[in-house]
Order: sequence, then structure tokens, then C-alpha cells
Amino acid sequence: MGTMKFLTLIVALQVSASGAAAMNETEFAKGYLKKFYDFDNDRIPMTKTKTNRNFLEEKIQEMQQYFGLEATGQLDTPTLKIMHTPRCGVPDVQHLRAAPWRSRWMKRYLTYRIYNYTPDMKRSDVDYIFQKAFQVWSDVTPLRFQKIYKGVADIMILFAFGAHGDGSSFDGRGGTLAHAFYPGSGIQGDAHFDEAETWTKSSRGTNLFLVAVHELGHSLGLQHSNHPKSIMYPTYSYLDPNTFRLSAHDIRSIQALYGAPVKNPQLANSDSPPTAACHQSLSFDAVTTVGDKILFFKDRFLWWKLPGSPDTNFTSISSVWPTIPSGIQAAYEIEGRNQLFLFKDDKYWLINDFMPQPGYPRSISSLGFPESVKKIDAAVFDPLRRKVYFFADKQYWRYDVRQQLMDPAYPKLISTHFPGIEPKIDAVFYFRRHFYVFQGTHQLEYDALLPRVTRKLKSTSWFGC
Ligand code: RRS
Ligand code: ZN
Ligand code: CA
Ligand code: ZN
Repeated sequence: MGTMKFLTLIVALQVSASGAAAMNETEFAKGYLKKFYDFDNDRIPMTKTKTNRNFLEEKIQEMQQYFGLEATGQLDTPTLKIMHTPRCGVPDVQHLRAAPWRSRWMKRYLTYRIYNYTPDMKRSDVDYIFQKAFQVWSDVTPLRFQKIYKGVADIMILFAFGAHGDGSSFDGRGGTLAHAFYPGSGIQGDAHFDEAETWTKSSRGTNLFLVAVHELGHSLGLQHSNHPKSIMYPTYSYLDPNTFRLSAHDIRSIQALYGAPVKNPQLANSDSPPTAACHQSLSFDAVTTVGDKILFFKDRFLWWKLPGSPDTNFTSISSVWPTIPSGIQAAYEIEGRNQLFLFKDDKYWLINDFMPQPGYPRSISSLGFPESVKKIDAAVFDPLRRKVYFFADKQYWRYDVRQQLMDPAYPKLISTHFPGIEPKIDAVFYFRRHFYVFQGTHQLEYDALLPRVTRKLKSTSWFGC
């Protein structure tokens, strides 16, 4: 039900139950539709050729559609039954009092957290879909969304079956797909998705992107709309997410709450961290892939992006992992195991599925480094050989992931074994058969199979600068 509209409806039904006894069913239905479906006898435009009766029928159909009834436009038994029956548990009186009408966030920077994931899809797809769904709304407003991985976010996103603790049980496969709460603290702003649905990124099952855009609309303060082209229309219908556009009505409604995007991005960012990913002299401390993303570390900041996507996300290391220090010097991912290792000075941390693991940091000597090595400049996992290369000054070490041992006969000299690459190295990551070696403001692409340097790039080339 999600929608507060539905909750409001329950209370109104309870309130009106006593008074309704005297009214006939049509009058009762009119009152109900006036309240919840914008039905107003007095406001029917004179230009409309429709008679009042047709207008009432239209509104009844709208309500029937909402509840998945046959859209007869008549006050038939199933329709009246729904109008008279409170459906979903105990209403949340609190958000009723915080009237949904024109409720909005009083800040521009909002956080979200994907609290759990549906097993129906790859996690990386879910991450990407929510990023894109938020972007639909940030593209037309001054709002900015930042993903966090622990703690309480403004917008908590979860998947759940049946009763899940908010008094609004999901109804199993079909029926209601998801619900969300209008802006505010606590549960307000949150978006819940019925795990009984089959969530997809295609036209099969239920398309997560389309439902997410709708629910996030509620999370930002939008009510249902009766424009069939609006994403806030109360019933689901599939559209191609790749060509999805908000309707003019959706844009008007959200801009009525938050205004249009701020024109001057410099001013817009003045209360946010600097995002000068395209700065000429940008060098990086560490770079690695994580799943389908590339992470760039610099001081206390972190950029991440999906290769091929024009968007770059920027955040601070501590907002993602409060227990990880700034100034990470090396990072690598063991592909397929979802393991991310971060290095600073003589310590390293393991992050699994974005969660820092207990028992860390450990000393790098436990990996087989001699005591003389006080820090690592860069590290990379080579999935072809399943080895990790560690670079420190002029030397490199090779670590065997299967045996969990440093290979014998290391360290070796970088310049002898990686022809064309001179020490020192800031950062390295592996992507599609190539090592990308960062040195100051530039980057060398090194073909892992040839093996030789194949291109020289700017350090910021991944940001499309
Ligand atoms: C909502 O507004 N959340 O904020 C809920 C809305 C939703 O789930 N609407 C139902 C819907 O379209 N379901 C599709 C599958 C069931 C089809 C059968 C008929 N029917 C979110 C959408 C807009 C993303 C409305 C609905 C349609 C429904 C129902 C509800 C049968 C209960 C029972
Ligand atoms: Zn809704
Ligand atoms: Ca359902
Ligand atoms: Zn819920």
C-alpha cells in the first residue's frame, strides 16, 4: 500500500464507518473518491464534455484499477467491499499526522542504504538500478543522493516477504509490489519491496528500476498521480527502462517540492566535498576494481564508477567504511571471491561484500614480507595466473592466492620484469586483460599477455576528462 494514500484510506474508512450508515452507497463512494481519487463534483471543468456521471465512473475505474479489480466503473459488490473494508493491519498514525501533502526533505543531500538484496538479481545490478533510479530524480532537482553501507540512511531500502515489522504486510506474489513512506525521520522515507515478486532488469517478472523510481518518488514526497503516463500512477506497467523519461507532470510535481536543478555546479557543490575528478594534476593513492566498479582512492576520498558509464560517484572513505583509515596506499580485489584488500603502512584490511571483516587490520609480515618492508605502493590481482603482485619502491613480490604464500625467488626488479614500466608506482588495477599502472598524472596500459605497454593515458582517463 505503500503509499500513504492507502494508509490514509484505512483511517478514513474507520472514521467514516459510523457516519456512512445513514448515507446511500453512491454518496459514500463519492466521499471516498473525493478524498482519495481527487473526485470533486464541484471542480469538473465546464469544458469537459463528460457528464458528471461519466466523471464518477472514471474515478471508480481508477480506484478499481488501483485495487486490481475489473474496471467496470460501477459500484459493484467487489468495489463496495473494498471501499468498506480496512485491509492492512494497524495504520501508522504517526505518518498520517505528518500529513503527506507537501511533505518534503528539508535538505539537499540525502543518504540511502540498500539494507538487503533480492536473490533474484546480481547485487551489482541492484546497486546500479538504484543508482539510476535516484538519478532520475536528481536529474530534475537540486537533490543529491549518497549511498552508505552501514548505519541509518535517510532512505533505507529493503526487500521483505509478508509481515516485515511496519504494520503493512506484503501480500505475496502479485498484488502490491512495493511501498514507501513519505519524507521524515525513522521509517519515513524508506522504500520496501515485496520479495515475493520476481525482480528483474528486463520485461519479465517485475522490473525493479520502474518500481524503484515510483517508490523513491514517494520517499521524496510525491503522491500517486492519475496521469497514466506518470511514473507515480498507482499501477505497474512495463516500459523500456533504457528509454524511460519522467512525464512532464512528474517533473512539475517534484519541482513543486524541491525546485529545478541548481544551474551553477560550482555553487551547487559548495556545501559538498570537492569532486574535481578532472583536475589536471590528479594522482591516485590506490585503484582497484570491486565487482563491476572501479574504485579510486585519494587521501580521505573515494571515487567510484562503472566503466562505460559517464557518471562518477564521489564520497569519503569514512562514510563507506567508518573503520578504514584515510590514505589507503594499495588495494586489490580477488575477483570472484568478492574480497577487497586495502593497505596502509604495514597493515592491511579485508573487506568482504563491502563489509570490513573482523580480525583486521593484520600486519603485512603475515603475507610473507620481510620486516624491512614498511609499506606497499601498489597491488593488483592477476586473475589469469591467480597471483597478486605487490609493488614497493623498485621491487615487486608475487603472492600465490591458492597456496596463500609468497612465491619463492621474490622480490624482483620492476624494470626488468615489466618492460617499459619504471618505478615508482602509485597504483595498479587489472581490467580486461590489461594492467593500468598509475604514476603521477599519467597512466600506462600494460597488456598482461603480450606482455608490454600498449598505451600511455592521463591518470583521469577513466573519468572521461
Ligand atoms: C504502490 O503504490 N507503491 O507505492 C504500489 C504499486 C502497486 O504495487 N500497484 C499494484 C500493481 O500494479 N500490481 C501489479 C501486479 C498485480 C496485478 C493485479 C491487479 N492489481 C506500485 C507500482 C505502481 C509500482 C496495484 C494492483 C494491481 C493491485 C492488484 C493491488 C491486485 C492489489 C491486488
Ligand atoms: Zn505508490
Ligand atoms: Ca506482492
Ligand atoms: Zn514495509
